[in-house]
Amino acid sequence: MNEKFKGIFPALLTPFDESNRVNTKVLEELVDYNLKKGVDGFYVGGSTAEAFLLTDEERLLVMKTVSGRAKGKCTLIAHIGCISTAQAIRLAKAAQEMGYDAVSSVAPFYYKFSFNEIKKYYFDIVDAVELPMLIYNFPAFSGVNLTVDNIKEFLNDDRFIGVKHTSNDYFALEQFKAAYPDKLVYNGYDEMLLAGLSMGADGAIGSTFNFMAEKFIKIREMMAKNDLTGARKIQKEANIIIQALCKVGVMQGEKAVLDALGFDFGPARAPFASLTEAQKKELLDVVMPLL
Ligand code: MN9
Repeated sequence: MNEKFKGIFPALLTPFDESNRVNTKVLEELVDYNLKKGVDGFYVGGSTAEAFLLTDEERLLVMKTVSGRAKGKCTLIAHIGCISTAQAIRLAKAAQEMGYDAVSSVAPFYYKFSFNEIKKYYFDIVDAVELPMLIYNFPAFSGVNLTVDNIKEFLNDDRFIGVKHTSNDYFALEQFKAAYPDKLVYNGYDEMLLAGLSMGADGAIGSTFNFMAEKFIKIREMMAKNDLTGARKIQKEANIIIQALCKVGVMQGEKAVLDALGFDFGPARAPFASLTEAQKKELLDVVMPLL
Protein backbone atom coordinates (compact mmCIF):
# COMPACT_ATOMS: atom_id res chain seq x y z
CA MET A 1 0.00 0.00 0.00
CA ASN A 2 2.94 2.31 0.62
CA GLU A 3 4.31 1.90 -2.90
CA LYS A 4 2.14 4.69 -4.27
CA PHE A 5 3.62 7.07 -1.72
CA LYS A 6 7.21 6.56 -2.84
CA GLY A 7 8.90 8.97 -5.21
CA ILE A 8 9.17 12.62 -6.11
CA PHE A 9 6.44 14.92 -4.82
CA PRO A 10 6.50 18.65 -5.58
CA ALA A 11 5.35 20.72 -2.58
CA LEU A 12 3.16 22.94 -4.71
CA LEU A 13 3.54 26.72 -4.59
CA THR A 14 0.47 28.97 -4.54
CA PRO A 15 0.10 31.47 -7.40
CA PHE A 16 -1.71 34.77 -6.72
CA ASP A 17 -3.40 37.09 -9.21
CA GLU A 18 -3.14 40.93 -9.39
CA SER A 19 -5.80 41.20 -6.67
CA ASN A 20 -3.80 38.87 -4.42
CA ARG A 21 -6.34 36.05 -4.76
CA VAL A 22 -5.35 32.41 -5.26
CA ASN A 23 -4.97 31.95 -9.01
CA THR A 24 -6.58 28.57 -9.56
CA LYS A 25 -6.00 28.61 -13.31
CA VAL A 26 -2.22 28.93 -12.93
CA LEU A 27 -2.26 26.31 -10.18
CA GLU A 28 -3.93 23.90 -12.60
CA GLU A 29 -1.31 24.70 -15.23
CA LEU A 30 1.44 23.95 -12.71
CA VAL A 31 -0.20 20.62 -11.84
CA ASP A 32 -0.43 19.63 -15.53
CA TYR A 33 3.17 20.70 -16.17
CA ASN A 34 4.43 18.46 -13.39
CA LEU A 35 2.19 15.52 -14.24
CA LYS A 36 3.67 15.60 -17.72
CA LYS A 37 7.15 15.34 -16.22
CA GLY A 38 6.10 12.17 -14.41
CA VAL A 39 6.04 13.22 -10.77
CA ASP A 40 4.69 10.54 -8.42
CA GLY A 41 2.40 12.85 -6.48
CA PHE A 42 1.85 16.26 -4.95
CA TYR A 43 2.17 17.65 -1.45
CA VAL A 44 -0.58 20.24 -1.26
CA GLY A 45 -0.92 23.18 1.10
CA GLY A 46 2.41 22.91 2.89
CA SER A 47 4.99 25.51 3.92
CA THR A 48 5.83 26.06 0.26
CA ALA A 49 2.16 26.79 -0.48
CA GLU A 50 2.38 29.62 2.10
CA ALA A 51 -0.17 27.71 4.20
CA PHE A 52 0.22 29.99 7.18
CA LEU A 53 -0.34 33.08 5.04
CA LEU A 54 -3.62 31.73 3.64
CA THR A 55 -7.09 31.77 5.17
CA ASP A 56 -8.69 28.38 5.78
CA GLU A 57 -11.04 29.05 2.87
CA GLU A 58 -8.04 29.65 0.61
CA ARG A 59 -6.38 26.47 1.84
CA LEU A 60 -9.56 24.57 0.97
CA LEU A 61 -9.62 26.20 -2.46
CA VAL A 62 -6.02 25.14 -3.13
CA MET A 63 -6.79 21.57 -2.04
CA LYS A 64 -9.92 21.46 -4.18
CA THR A 65 -8.18 22.86 -7.25
CA VAL A 66 -5.36 20.32 -7.10
CA SER A 67 -7.57 17.31 -6.39
CA GLY A 68 -9.93 18.38 -9.17
CA ARG A 69 -7.04 18.34 -11.61
CA ALA A 70 -4.84 15.48 -10.42
CA LYS A 71 -7.06 12.99 -8.66
CA GLY A 72 -6.65 9.54 -10.21
CA LYS A 73 -3.42 10.59 -11.96
CA CYS A 74 -1.00 10.55 -9.03
CA THR A 75 -0.86 10.34 -5.23
CA LEU A 76 -2.14 13.35 -3.29
CA ILE A 77 -1.14 14.38 0.21
CA ALA A 78 -2.86 17.35 1.86
CA HIS A 79 -0.99 19.31 4.49
CA ILE A 80 -3.72 20.26 6.95
CA GLY A 81 -1.50 21.46 9.81
CA CYS A 82 -2.73 24.35 11.97
CA ILE A 83 -1.90 25.23 15.53
CA SER A 84 -5.54 24.61 16.49
CA THR A 85 -6.71 20.99 16.61
CA ALA A 86 -10.27 21.86 15.59
CA GLN A 87 -9.11 23.83 12.58
CA ALA A 88 -6.77 21.03 11.48
CA ILE A 89 -9.59 18.48 11.79
CA ARG A 90 -11.85 20.64 9.63
CA LEU A 91 -9.23 20.71 6.87
CA ALA A 92 -8.51 16.99 7.28
CA LYS A 93 -12.19 16.12 6.87
CA ALA A 94 -12.32 18.24 3.73
CA ALA A 95 -9.22 16.46 2.37
CA GLN A 96 -10.97 13.14 2.91
CA GLU A 97 -14.07 14.32 1.04
CA MET A 98 -11.92 15.55 -1.83
CA GLY A 99 -10.32 12.13 -2.22
CA TYR A 100 -6.82 12.80 -0.91
CA ASP A 101 -4.69 9.73 -0.19
CA ALA A 102 -3.23 11.01 3.07
CA VAL A 103 -3.05 14.02 5.33
CA SER A 104 0.10 15.50 6.79
CA SER A 105 0.76 18.02 9.52
CA VAL A 106 3.60 20.00 10.95
CA ALA A 107 3.64 19.89 14.77
CA PRO A 108 1.57 22.65 16.40
CA PHE A 109 4.00 25.47 17.13
CA TYR A 110 4.39 28.94 18.71
CA TYR A 111 2.98 28.14 22.19
CA LYS A 112 5.66 25.61 23.01
CA PHE A 113 3.14 22.81 23.52
CA SER A 114 4.36 19.85 25.53
CA PHE A 115 5.02 16.61 23.65
CA ASN A 116 1.87 15.13 25.22
CA GLU A 117 -0.15 18.00 23.80
CA ILE A 118 1.46 17.58 20.39
CA LYS A 119 0.80 13.86 20.52
CA LYS A 120 -2.84 14.43 21.38
CA TYR A 121 -3.14 16.90 18.47
CA TYR A 122 -2.04 14.21 15.99
CA PHE A 123 -4.15 11.44 17.52
CA ASP A 124 -7.24 13.67 17.62
CA ILE A 125 -6.83 14.21 13.87
CA VAL A 126 -6.39 10.54 12.98
CA ASP A 127 -9.34 9.67 15.22
CA ALA A 128 -11.50 12.14 13.30
CA VAL A 129 -10.72 10.96 9.75
CA GLU A 130 -10.02 7.72 7.90
CA LEU A 131 -6.99 9.03 6.05
CA PRO A 132 -3.47 8.01 7.08
CA MET A 133 -1.18 10.68 8.52
CA LEU A 134 2.32 11.65 7.46
CA ILE A 135 4.15 13.47 10.25
CA TYR A 136 5.87 16.62 8.97
CA ASN A 137 8.99 17.23 11.04
CA PHE A 138 10.47 20.64 10.26
CA PRO A 139 12.38 21.86 13.32
CA ALA A 140 14.05 24.86 11.62
CA PHE A 141 10.73 26.58 10.83
CA SER A 142 8.32 25.17 13.42
CA GLY A 143 10.74 25.34 16.34
CA VAL A 144 9.54 21.84 17.34
CA ASN A 145 11.99 19.01 16.93
CA LEU A 146 10.30 15.63 16.98
CA THR A 147 13.02 13.23 18.09
CA VAL A 148 13.40 9.65 16.93
CA ASP A 149 11.80 8.52 20.21
CA ASN A 150 8.89 10.96 19.71
CA ILE A 151 8.29 9.77 16.17
CA LYS A 152 8.24 6.16 17.35
CA GLU A 153 5.21 6.95 19.51
CA PHE A 154 3.31 7.72 16.31
CA LEU A 155 4.74 5.12 13.96
CA ASN A 156 3.74 2.25 16.25
CA ASP A 157 0.16 3.08 15.25
CA ASP A 158 -0.95 1.83 11.80
CA ARG A 159 -2.65 5.08 10.95
CA PHE A 160 0.70 6.90 10.78
CA ILE A 161 2.43 6.07 7.52
CA GLY A 162 5.73 7.84 8.03
CA VAL A 163 7.59 11.09 8.32
CA LYS A 164 8.56 13.98 6.07
CA HIS A 165 11.98 14.78 7.43
CA THR A 166 12.98 18.38 6.69
CA SER A 167 16.14 18.42 8.72
CA ASN A 168 19.79 17.87 8.01
CA ASP A 169 20.01 15.29 10.77
CA TYR A 170 20.54 12.32 8.49
CA PHE A 171 21.38 10.08 11.42
CA ALA A 172 17.79 10.60 12.61
CA LEU A 173 16.47 9.81 9.12
CA GLU A 174 18.43 6.56 9.07
CA GLN A 175 17.20 5.70 12.57
CA PHE A 176 13.52 6.12 11.57
CA LYS A 177 14.03 3.86 8.60
CA ALA A 178 16.02 1.28 10.55
CA ALA A 179 13.33 1.10 13.24
CA TYR A 180 10.41 1.07 10.77
CA PRO A 181 11.54 -0.30 7.40
CA ASP A 182 7.94 -0.54 6.20
CA LYS A 183 7.08 3.08 6.96
CA LEU A 184 7.84 5.99 4.65
CA VAL A 185 10.57 8.55 5.08
CA TYR A 186 10.62 11.56 2.78
CA ASN A 187 13.65 13.74 2.36
CA GLY A 188 12.76 17.42 2.91
CA TYR A 189 15.76 19.48 1.79
CA ASP A 190 16.08 19.21 -1.99
CA GLU A 191 19.74 20.25 -1.90
CA MET A 192 20.50 17.07 0.07
CA LEU A 193 18.32 14.55 -1.72
CA LEU A 194 21.37 12.48 -2.56
CA ALA A 195 22.25 12.23 1.14
CA GLY A 196 18.66 11.39 2.07
CA LEU A 197 18.38 8.63 -0.51
CA SER A 198 21.69 7.13 0.49
CA MET A 199 20.51 7.00 4.13
CA GLY A 200 17.27 5.24 3.16
CA ALA A 201 14.66 7.86 2.16
CA ASP A 202 11.80 6.44 0.08
CA GLY A 203 11.25 9.67 -1.77
CA ALA A 204 11.20 13.39 -1.39
CA ILE A 205 8.83 16.30 -1.00
CA GLY A 206 10.32 19.56 -2.17
CA SER A 207 9.67 23.09 -3.28
CA THR A 208 12.23 23.30 -6.10
CA PHE A 209 10.51 20.28 -7.71
CA ASN A 210 7.82 22.74 -8.86
CA PHE A 211 10.06 23.73 -11.77
CA MET A 212 12.85 21.12 -11.94
CA ALA A 213 11.22 17.83 -10.97
CA GLU A 214 13.01 16.07 -13.83
CA LYS A 215 16.39 16.53 -12.16
CA PHE A 216 15.22 14.89 -8.94
CA ILE A 217 13.37 12.09 -10.74
CA LYS A 218 16.68 11.35 -12.47
CA ILE A 219 18.70 11.48 -9.23
CA ARG A 220 16.33 8.94 -7.72
CA GLU A 221 16.54 6.66 -10.77
CA MET A 222 20.33 6.86 -10.80
CA MET A 223 20.60 6.12 -7.08
CA ALA A 224 18.36 3.07 -7.59
CA LYS A 225 20.93 1.84 -10.15
CA ASN A 226 23.85 2.69 -7.86
CA ASP A 227 25.06 5.38 -10.26
CA LEU A 228 26.43 7.71 -7.60
CA THR A 229 28.61 9.63 -10.04
CA GLY A 230 25.67 10.43 -12.32
CA ALA A 231 23.38 11.35 -9.42
CA ARG A 232 26.04 13.61 -7.92
CA LYS A 233 26.45 15.50 -11.17
CA ILE A 234 22.74 16.36 -11.26
CA GLN A 235 22.57 17.21 -7.56
CA LYS A 236 25.51 19.57 -8.06
CA GLU A 237 23.71 21.35 -10.90
CA ALA A 238 20.48 21.60 -8.89
CA ASN A 239 22.42 23.02 -5.97
CA ILE A 240 23.82 25.89 -8.04
CA ILE A 241 20.18 26.79 -8.63
CA ILE A 242 19.16 26.31 -4.98
CA GLN A 243 22.09 28.42 -3.80
CA ALA A 244 20.86 31.26 -6.04
CA LEU A 245 17.31 30.82 -4.68
CA CYS A 246 18.50 30.93 -1.07
CA LYS A 247 20.24 34.23 -1.79
CA VAL A 248 17.00 36.02 -2.75
CA GLY A 249 14.46 34.02 -0.73
CA VAL A 250 13.45 30.52 -1.80
CA MET A 251 9.71 30.95 -2.38
CA GLN A 252 9.95 34.39 -3.98
CA GLY A 253 12.77 33.08 -6.17
CA GLU A 254 10.85 29.97 -7.23
CA LYS A 255 7.92 32.14 -8.24
CA ALA A 256 10.21 34.35 -10.32
CA VAL A 257 11.57 31.27 -12.09
CA LEU A 258 8.05 30.02 -12.84
CA ASP A 259 7.15 33.47 -14.17
CA ALA A 260 10.17 33.28 -16.46
CA LEU A 261 8.98 29.84 -17.61
CA GLY A 262 5.68 31.39 -18.70
CA PHE A 263 3.42 30.87 -15.68
CA ASP A 264 1.69 34.02 -14.45
CA PHE A 265 2.67 33.30 -10.88
CA GLY A 266 2.69 36.65 -9.12
CA PRO A 267 4.70 37.43 -5.97
CA ALA A 268 4.73 35.71 -2.59
CA ARG A 269 2.32 37.07 -0.03
CA ALA A 270 3.31 39.87 2.37
CA PRO A 271 5.19 40.11 4.59
CA PHE A 272 7.37 38.33 2.02
CA ALA A 273 8.94 41.11 -0.01
CA SER A 274 8.82 41.14 -3.80
CA LEU A 275 12.12 40.67 -5.57
CA THR A 276 13.73 43.75 -7.10
CA GLU A 277 14.46 43.70 -10.83
CA ALA A 278 18.17 43.39 -10.01
CA GLN A 279 17.54 40.36 -7.77
CA LYS A 280 15.38 38.75 -10.45
CA LYS A 281 18.05 39.25 -13.07
CA GLU A 282 20.81 37.91 -10.84
CA LEU A 283 18.70 34.83 -10.09
CA LEU A 284 17.50 34.10 -13.62
CA ASP A 285 20.99 34.57 -15.07
CA VAL A 286 22.12 31.63 -12.95
CA VAL A 287 18.99 29.47 -13.13
CA MET A 288 17.63 29.63 -16.67
CA PRO A 289 20.70 28.22 -18.48
CA LEU A 290 20.63 25.22 -16.13
CA LEU A 291 16.98 24.27 -16.75
O1 MN9 B 1 9.48 21.06 1.61
C1 MN9 B 1 11.12 22.68 1.36
N1 MN9 B 1 11.12 23.53 2.49
C2 MN9 B 1 10.62 24.79 2.45
C3 MN9 B 1 10.61 21.33 1.73
O2 MN9 B 1 10.24 25.32 1.47
C4 MN9 B 1 10.56 25.55 3.70
C5 MN9 B 1 12.47 22.49 0.64
O3 MN9 B 1 12.14 22.05 -0.64
C6 MN9 B 1 13.30 23.75 0.55
O4 MN9 B 1 12.54 24.82 0.08
C7 MN9 B 1 14.48 23.59 -0.40
C8 MN9 B 1 15.40 24.81 -0.37
O5 MN9 B 1 16.05 24.91 0.85
O6 MN9 B 1 15.18 22.46 -0.06
